[in-house]
Amino acid sequence: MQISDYDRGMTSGRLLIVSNRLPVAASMTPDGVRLTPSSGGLATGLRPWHEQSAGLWIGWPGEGSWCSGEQRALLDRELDTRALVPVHLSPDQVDRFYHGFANRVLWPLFHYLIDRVPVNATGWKSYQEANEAFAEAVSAHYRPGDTIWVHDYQLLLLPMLLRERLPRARIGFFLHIPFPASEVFRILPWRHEILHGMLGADLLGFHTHAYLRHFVASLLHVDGLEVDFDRVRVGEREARLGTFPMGVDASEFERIAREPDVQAEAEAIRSDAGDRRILLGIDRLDYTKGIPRRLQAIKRLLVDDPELADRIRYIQVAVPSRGKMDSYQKFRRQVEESVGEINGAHGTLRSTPVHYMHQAVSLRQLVALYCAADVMLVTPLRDGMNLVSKEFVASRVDNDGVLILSEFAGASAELDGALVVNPYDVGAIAANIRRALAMAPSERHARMKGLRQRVVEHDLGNWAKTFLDDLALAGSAEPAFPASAPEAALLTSLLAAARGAADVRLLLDYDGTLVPIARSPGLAAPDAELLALLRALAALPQTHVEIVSGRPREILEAWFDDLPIALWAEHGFWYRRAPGEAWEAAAVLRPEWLKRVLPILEQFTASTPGAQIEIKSASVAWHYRGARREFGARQAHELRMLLGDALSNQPLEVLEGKKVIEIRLRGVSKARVIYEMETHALANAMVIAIGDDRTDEELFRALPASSITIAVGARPTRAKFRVDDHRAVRQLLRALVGDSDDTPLLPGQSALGEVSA
Ligand code: GDG
Repeated sequence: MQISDYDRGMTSGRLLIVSNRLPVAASMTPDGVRLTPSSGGLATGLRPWHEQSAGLWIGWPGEGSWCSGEQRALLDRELDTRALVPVHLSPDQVDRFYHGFANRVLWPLFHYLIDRVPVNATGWKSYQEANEAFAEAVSAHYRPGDTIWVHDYQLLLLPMLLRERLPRARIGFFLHIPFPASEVFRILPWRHEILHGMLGADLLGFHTHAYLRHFVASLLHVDGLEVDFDRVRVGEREARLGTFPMGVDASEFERIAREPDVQAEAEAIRSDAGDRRILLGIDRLDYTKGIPRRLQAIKRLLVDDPELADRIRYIQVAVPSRGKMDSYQKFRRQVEESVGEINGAHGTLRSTPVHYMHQAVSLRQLVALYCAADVMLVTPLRDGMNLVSKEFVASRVDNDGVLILSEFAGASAELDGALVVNPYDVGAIAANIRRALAMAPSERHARMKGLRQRVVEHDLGNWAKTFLDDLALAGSAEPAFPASAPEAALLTSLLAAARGAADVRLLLDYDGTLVPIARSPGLAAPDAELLALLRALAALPQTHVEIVSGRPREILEAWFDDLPIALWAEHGFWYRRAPGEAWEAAAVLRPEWLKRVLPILEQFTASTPGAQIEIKSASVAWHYRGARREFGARQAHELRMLLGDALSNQPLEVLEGKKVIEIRLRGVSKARVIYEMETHALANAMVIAIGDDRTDEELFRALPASSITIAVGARPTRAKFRVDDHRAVRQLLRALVGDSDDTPLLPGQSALGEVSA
């Protein structure tokens, strides 16, 4: 994987990666210090990224780093040569913060294993202190312009602790484990503090939409915070939320898989198994990974069909993990007893069916195992993503092998082609193993091909780049699109543009921009003053006025019928060049989808007093501005969740606007207006675009850089300028027509302003 500065996105400074563990484990030897690369998804995933970027990795160097002052100085120097910064934690701190709170409370709860959370959960104070220690270390190394990327459940408080110390820093956070359903998350007595801590980040990333949805629901239920499409206001700032499914370094796995000695090792594993088919499990020895039920499934297969004992070999690599915790020691005994029991009962003179190893293997051995396996068993009870499943796929350069994958692993949302199984259902696991063993080669190849395409296209580099690119744009403390012109400059630019240009295009959003947002969409008809203003604008020489609205064309036509202006309805789906001309549609309409959506919307309208449905030609909207605020928001959230599931295979998208959820055909956005206009020689025109919400951002994004873009209302935006409300918009427009003497254009400092966030 090559990571150039360009690949690292738009961040210009260094990248500071912060995770609980450094990607190496330190140990003291009589000769000095030994640093061993650690396994585990996060370390494996980010190591190449760190190695090729010019930043720092900040984290705890592990138990082996507990040593005398002199040795510690040596260790710190060793780490420094690798751009690693240690956060030194005492044995007591690690015991309480890491084992005690992060692993004993957060880990099981976030994996839905509530019974494993101790009745007397302790360690919260140490968790806070350890997060403080990380905050100190990071701020000591931070330089203005750096991007900070915090990882995982051990550091949920760190983003806000950093925000307090470094208000203008660009901070990203990624959660590698599931974010549980709000019903489960809310069990935590420290739920407010945890959400607050996470919201210090400019961008919060999750592996799947489901985790993101759960987080959004928790914000609403715990703190009453409403999410606007993909962002949430936190005081003066905004935090953005996104889904970034982590991938693996697919080309590296492919490369290793093609190496002759790795191929030879795979062949040796295969010939050692003789004519037995190989089933493979590779997991950290963790109770979330589903090993006991997997073993039960093997047992069931052997009980049902004793001859299988000589026809399968199940290799289970159980990598030692968290061995200091009682619960993990107990769990290990349970697994090993089960292995012993199966081998005792089903071993034959020729072999034992379960080949169990409680140790890590080298990366080459790992890839050789992936290549040798007939069936890969990935059956965690819950798993944030699960990289093993993707590594298996990446290694199968022969397009063969079957993946059995838990429906509760994040990877199952992407890996279409796997045999998806409920990991709690022992019978289903057994049945899927049988199915995999019997699968025809042609089906195996077809499935693996599809899997490989996904894994190769969405690899690790793609994941990190997408996250960092989004983070570069999300920085709310340091605006991504700073505007330096003072208020008067906006007017000067507008007038200069309007007077100097041969072709001026005024692109005006309607609701919230020219008129205030009305309680019901039907109550927002234009007033006489507005109509007169638009007419005057349209009469200016070389000036084209275009209304770009989400409204249906019938309404726009009724309101603006006789005005010599162009109308774009339904976010650019429909276009009417001038009065009397026909509407042009963007795409063929597919009304069948409406039949699926309407009953759902009707149900929600029935149970949400004040809500209403608006059917447009290319979309349908569910308005809840008439509903009670919090209840409406909750219903809207439920509706969005339901639609997300219901429409996942449809060419439709669900958008959340201000108090409205809209379902429309994919590919219809205000940006379309710009693509259409290109053909109308947009290049030579001077564009002035004004809008108040997210749909207008699509338009701003698509416009040429020379355009004058103006956001209405206080929110982060890519617009160059900002005005307070529709009144300020009208004042501006009046100034354009040279009629600014009725009221002062700038009544106060706040009416017009630069983009500030
Ligand atoms: C967490 C989340 C999420 C394992 N055994 C050996 C070995 N490994 C490597 C694998 C893989 C990694 O460890 C395990 O990653 P997973 O994703 O499967 O699981 P977790 O460690 O629980 O990771 C998880 C991940 O973070 C990333 O966000 O996917 O859901 O729980 O890379 O190859 N590597 C070597 N020898 C082994 O014996 N060399």
